[in-house]
Parts: sequence; structure tokens; C-alpha cells
Amino acid sequence: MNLKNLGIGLLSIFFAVSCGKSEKKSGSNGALNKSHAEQVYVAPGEHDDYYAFISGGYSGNLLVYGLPSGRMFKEIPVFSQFPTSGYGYSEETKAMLNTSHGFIPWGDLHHPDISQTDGVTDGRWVFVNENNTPRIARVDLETFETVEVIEVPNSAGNHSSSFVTENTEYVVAGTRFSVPFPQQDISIKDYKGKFKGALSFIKVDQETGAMDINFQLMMPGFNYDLSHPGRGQSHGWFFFTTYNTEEASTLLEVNASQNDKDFIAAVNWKKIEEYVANGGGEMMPAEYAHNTYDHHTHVGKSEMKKEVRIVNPSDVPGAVFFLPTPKSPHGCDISPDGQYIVGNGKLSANLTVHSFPKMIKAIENESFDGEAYGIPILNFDETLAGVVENPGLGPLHTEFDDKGNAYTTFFITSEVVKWELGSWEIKDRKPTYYSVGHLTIPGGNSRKPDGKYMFAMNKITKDRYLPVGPELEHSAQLYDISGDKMELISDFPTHGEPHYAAAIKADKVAPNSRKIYRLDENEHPYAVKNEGETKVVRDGKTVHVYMSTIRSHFNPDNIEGIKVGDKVYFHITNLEQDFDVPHGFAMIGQNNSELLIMPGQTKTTTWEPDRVGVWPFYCTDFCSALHQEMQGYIRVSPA
Ligand code: CUK
Ligand code: CUA
Repeated sequence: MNLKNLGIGLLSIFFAVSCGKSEKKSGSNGALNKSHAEQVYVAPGEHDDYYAFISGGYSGNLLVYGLPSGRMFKEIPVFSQFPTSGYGYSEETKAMLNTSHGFIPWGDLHHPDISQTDGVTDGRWVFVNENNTPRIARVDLETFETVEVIEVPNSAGNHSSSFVTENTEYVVAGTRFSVPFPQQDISIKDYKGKFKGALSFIKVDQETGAMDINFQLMMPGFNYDLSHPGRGQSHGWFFFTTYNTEEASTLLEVNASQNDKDFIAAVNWKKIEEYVANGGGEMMPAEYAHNTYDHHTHVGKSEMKKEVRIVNPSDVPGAVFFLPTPKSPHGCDISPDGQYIVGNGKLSANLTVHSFPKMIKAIENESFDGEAYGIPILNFDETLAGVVENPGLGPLHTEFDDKGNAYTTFFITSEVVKWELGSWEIKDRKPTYYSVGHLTIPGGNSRKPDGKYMFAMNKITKDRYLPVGPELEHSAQLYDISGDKMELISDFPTHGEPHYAAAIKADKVAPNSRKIYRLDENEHPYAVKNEGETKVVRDGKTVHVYMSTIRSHFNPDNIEGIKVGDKVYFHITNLEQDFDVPHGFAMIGQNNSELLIMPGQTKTTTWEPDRVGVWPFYCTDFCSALHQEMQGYIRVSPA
């Protein structure tokens, strides 16, 4: 039986049952009672206890929510153009979307992960992956802006990403699709042996957060699906689930699930780091973009890199091992103490848990059952810690609380199952509405989980909210997990497709949230510091307008001398130095985007007038009682 048939068959049974149930409504179907409402009620003007950074999937954005309220505070554009703020449209931010394939203004964002210190989330940065055109981005939690994007070469379907090691030494990216290495024109049927999977270890500068690919481990041509870092006792290791260990070029029919077991790849990155520091590996040609955004100049820059260090795992003995794991595992989750490695086989009846100490012992004893491309395969029984029997169908992801419990999502049976580490006993199960993918517990992917809330991010919404036509936002459900049993307390829509989310106590982030860009620190090359510096400068057919905004006018606000065929750059500085007083800029016929300029910031947009006339522009943000007076005209004369 393959996943597709299994999935659709069971899903249709499931929907027949659940949708029938939902007609009754209330009670059993998760309707809330008053005390649940009080638990998620955050009074007007009060703040939530947690930030949740929820992936926007194919929207390319990262969403900022509050918990327990489920209110959305911000949509941060990362791998997308976003007219609200002009991201990806302004001259300053276009560079952030550069890749070796050119300007790519969308992305498929799956896994936010918060930076860590000593295995605990520290609230400095959020790293996110782009699946389609492989990239990793860093969002700064001082400004909640995307400040860096690095493309990942030799990769395709950058899915097993972007999880960080416990001191944010590395953000790690693994390829879902293997591809010919090096890329070349070969028959697809020649997949086996010729296709390789890159696992990329991207070094993070401890002070600035700047990313730089230290090495790429060139692994056998499997699909590398998800990953997580070791922590505590297993710090220094990284674990990746694989499927299609058959190395089939087509995953139709049974090709990719012939093998009874696929692998979890265990990578001792410390060992490889040492190998590389001693000159190991080989620099190979690779084109990839590295884009950075500077808070002082407010300008993004794009640099094209030319080579990357490749490491062949069989050249570093003792660095990489395979742990056999049943049936196309998806999630790969590590317990808070670093002892257990949970592999969720999508097609497996049970949950398989490996033990890190047993793995180390098996390596020492050389308990190998053969090898794959020079990588030892550890004996299954020697690394097995335990099995959770018949927990549900279609296990995907696991997170942990602070009391020794694990919570696993089951897509097909549409539920979250709570089980105990060590005894492998099932403690509780609760339905989700419907077909849950990931789940999140604040700190649930760290040494210190916060076992108060868990929320499930579901793939299917159906009847949960007022109908809005055929296309629905996805649903999320919040559970109170502080007691023995999980209790569903709230339900809220998300945006785009939420895969994973990372959540953190609000007081680790809120105090450092920047309020303003200081005008005296603005180093934008076209900034003005006061209205006296505004001007219009012509250079051939290019015109630079150095413009300012302050309540409630533009300066200059009447511009003449522009000709058809000119290219006009509006460099607009918001001179305000009060918190939360942005101004906007838009002009008739503008075909890119408006700009929203925060106090102290400079942003640039372009306009190419194609006809004679006198054309208005205005402020798009209601900034004062005289906002409607905030306007101007541009006179365009014949060329
Ligand atoms: S994935 Cu979406 S449910 Cu991309 Cu982490 Cu598993
Ligand atoms: Cu400035 Cu409205």
C-alpha cells in the first residue's frame, strides 16, 4: 500500500465520520466553554504571554501571533514582495530577493526556528527556510525585519531546514530532492549513484548573526526530509530523516517505499568542523547569492558567491552514521535532554525512538549492518530505545513538554497524541480539526520547553469558520497542556500555509523591540536630515528627488522640469522622530508599489512618466488630522 492510497482512503473515512459529528456541534467537537474563553482572553490593551512565529508557507511570509489570544500582530515579508511596506519593491529591498536564478519574488517558507544560547531560545533572531529556490533567511527580532538571505547551492527543495544548533553555531539546511552533483545533463534514469543530497552547515556569527556556508556534506541520493540538532548530551550532532533510500527517480507506485526501513542520518558536525578547520574538504564552483540588509544605511546588498566547500562523508571516518528507521520517516525530533531521537515513519504503525547513548555504544562496538556509500548502517536493535505501539496513523511531528512527555501529530487520524518518554505509554489523545501537520510548544524544540500551551497547525479547515468560498485559510487549535489531559481552548485561522511555528515567552523579545530609527544614525546615501537638504538633481535622463516627509507635508511638494522618458527616483526620508508615525508615498500610475516609511528611515521608489500632464502623489498612511492635505504634484513635459 502506498501513502497516497492509504492517505486518501483513510481521509475519506475520517471525513465521513468527523463531518457527520460536526453537525451536532458543541461539546465533543471542541466548542469552548466559558473558562476556556477566559484562558485565552487578553483584555483590551493587555499583552499576550508568548510570541508565535508562524510560517506563511507559500505566501513566503513569516507571521507574528500572540498566544494565548491567537491574534495576528504582523506579517513579515521574507521571500515575497509585500506592497504594505514596499518590501521587494523599494530599491533598497529588491536585492534581498536576488538569487543565482535572478530576482525570485516568492518562496515557500516552512520552518521558523529561534536562535538559542545554551540550548534555550534567546529571542535574537528567527531563521526560516525557503523550500523552492533553496534559501535561508534571518529575521532580526529587534526590528522584525528580514536582514539576511543566503541561497543554498547544490540543493533542491530546501526542506530539512532551518534548525539551529544549541548555541546557534550553525543553522542547518538539508535538501529534500537529490540532484546530479555536479549538475549536468544526464538521463533521469541514471539517478542511482549520480544524484546526491547536500546537507549544508551555515556558520552563524555570534555577534552579528551573519551567515556563511562553512561546508556542504555531499550525501547519498536520498530525500532528506527534516532535521533537528542534538542538545545537552548529544550536542555536536545533527539528525536528519531520509526517505527514498531506494534512490528511485520516480516515487510513483511503490518505488520509494519498498524498503522496510529508511534512515535517520546522524552527523557529528563537530568532527567535520574540525576536519574542515584542518583544511579538509574541497572548494568547488557554486553560484549562490548572499543578500544583506543594513539598519544604518537602510539599504540591501546582494553578492554572488562563486564556490563552496564540499565534504565527502566517507572521507571523515566516524562522522556520519545511518540509523534504520521504519517506513519513510518525516519528523526527526530530539527530546529536551538530548537522549531520544524520535523518527516518525509516515507509513509505520508504530513510533520509533532511538537512544543517543545506545547509538554511541553501537558506534563504539561497531554494531554495523553493512554500509551505504561508505557510511556505516547501525544495527536497528542496538540503537532502539523504545516503540510507541499503535499510536495513530500518519505520524508527522513531535514536540516535548517540561514533564517528560512527547506530543506527536497524526495527519491521517487527525489527532495529537501525548505519550511518555521512557515508558512509551500513551497518556492522552485529542482530535484536531482537521489533519494536523506540525505542532508547536513554546520552547518545545529546545532544552527548556514551556509546558503550558500547545497548538496544532492543520492542513484542512472545512467547516471551522464562516464560509468564504472554495479557498480557505488554514486552521490552528490551541490546547492547554498544563494538566494530565490536553484541553482544546481556542481555534484561530492562520495565513498562507502554516507548516511549523516557533514560540517564545514575550519577555524575551518585547523589551528589545526597537521603537524608532534614529535620524542622526541614518546613513542612507540619499537621506536628508532636514527639509533644507531636500532637492531635485538631474543626471541625464535620470532624476533624483531627495524628498522629506513630516506631518503633514512632503518637501518638495510641487516638482516641475520632469520629462516623458525620464526615470525618476524618489528618495523619501521620514523626518519624524516619534514612535509609530509612518508616512506613505504613492503616485498615480505607479506600477511597482507604494512605500511605507518609518520614522528616521529612507526608502526609494522609481517612476517613469509615459505621458505629459500634471500628476498627483499623496501619503498613504493616515498620519494626522491633516493627512488628507499631505499631497503634491509633478509636472511632466514633452521629452
Ligand atoms: S513540513 Cu509541512 S507538515 Cu514542510 Cu515541516 Cu511536515
Ligand atoms: Cu503622512 Cu498621511
